[in-house]
Amino acid sequence: MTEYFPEVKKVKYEGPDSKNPLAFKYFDASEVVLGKTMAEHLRFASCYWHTFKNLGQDQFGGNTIIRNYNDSSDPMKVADMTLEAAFEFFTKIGVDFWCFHDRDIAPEADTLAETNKRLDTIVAKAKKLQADTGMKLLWGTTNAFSHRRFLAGAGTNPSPAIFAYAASQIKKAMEITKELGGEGYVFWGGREGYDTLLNTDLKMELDHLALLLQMAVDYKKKIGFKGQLYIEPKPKEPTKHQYDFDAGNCLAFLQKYDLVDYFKMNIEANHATLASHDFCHELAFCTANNFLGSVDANRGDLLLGWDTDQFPSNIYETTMAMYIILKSGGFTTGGLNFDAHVRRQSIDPVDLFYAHIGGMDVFARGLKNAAKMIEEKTFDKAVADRYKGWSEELGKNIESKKFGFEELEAYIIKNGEPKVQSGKQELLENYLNSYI
Ligand code: XUL
Ligand code: CO
Repeated sequence: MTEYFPEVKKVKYEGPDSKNPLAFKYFDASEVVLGKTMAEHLRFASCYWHTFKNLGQDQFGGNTIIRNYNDSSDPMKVADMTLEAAFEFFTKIGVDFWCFHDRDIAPEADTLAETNKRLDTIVAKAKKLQADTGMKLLWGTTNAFSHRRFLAGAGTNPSPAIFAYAASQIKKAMEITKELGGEGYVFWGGREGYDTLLNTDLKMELDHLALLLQMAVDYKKKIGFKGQLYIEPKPKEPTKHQYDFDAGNCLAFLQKYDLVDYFKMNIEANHATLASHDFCHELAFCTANNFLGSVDANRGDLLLGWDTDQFPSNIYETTMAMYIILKSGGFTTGGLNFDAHVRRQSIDPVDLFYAHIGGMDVFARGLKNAAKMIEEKTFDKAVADRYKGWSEELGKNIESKKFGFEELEAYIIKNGEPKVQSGKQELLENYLNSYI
């Protein structure tokens, strides 16, 4: 088979003192942390769309990146070479998982039937490459937002025929995800949202989105697909008001339409910041509601305010993220998918390796810091102390509903002004710094 990245051999762990830019300094796949290996905790995935299909285009200019696996005028030949290049990359970088959209792996043909045939060809090859390399599919998904037909959304499209097209695409994407042993399936809203109320029936669109998700739940059962379904919230872009704004909004939506038992969240760091939250808030909201599933690990640029999909590099953020994830019991079906692309100027194939090495190392450091924070219980103790009144008599009487308004008023009249306490934020931030 052609070697597409001949300049890189398998990337190895060499430790923090290594000066080799193509080695891990912190990610040692087999190192055991809190009873599991780093690879088992972190479950890294590389994403097909950004890593292999993004060629540096932006709003102001076309592609800047030239890849040897694109060197053919036959789109299926390109798909074939790209798949081989992808599995070579996965093996050399040492991620255990990958993720794709249907349209990333096989180009669309003139009819749905032809497109599905193309998918079958590529999926058969991917299945073989998975078996040969031990790679696993973290999740599959549908691209029902790039094609012109989806200009006004997929499930929320004003046209039932376009709803039908989206449903057909999801049906096939679920089938191939199952065929590849996918551990999950993602619904990111794409163009499920609106730009102006002047042309939008908001209630109808929400009802239809729920209908589409219900159909997916039913079909999953029908074909015996065991993977976890995820919703990936994002507040804006491409539409002005995306319906899956944030985790809180998704929870309410799923509850309203009786879908809450079938979905978990796929939280993307930069989507959280676009929603004026931060990554860790979204993670914590999900773990508090027992519906964190998986993570799209990236970062945005707070000064730009759009979805820049940069590789993670912030050690504070990965430490806190891993702290929240570990405290909730860690990933089961989910993992850390690098939904990130190299910059428009990072045109060399080796830049893909530097990007992943950086992301994997910064999460490995986050994991080790978080494990230490958990072992030493520093923050657990501070939190327990702050809420200790709730394990004393008054708190118990409130929580058990023994006390209502009248008893509480009587308590205050008897005991007078309650004491207040320091939140100790600065001290706790100093403690956090000591782990970084
Ligand atoms: C878009 C985004 C998508 C989803 C999958 O912002 O994050 O790549 O992760 O459709
Ligand atoms: Co994403």
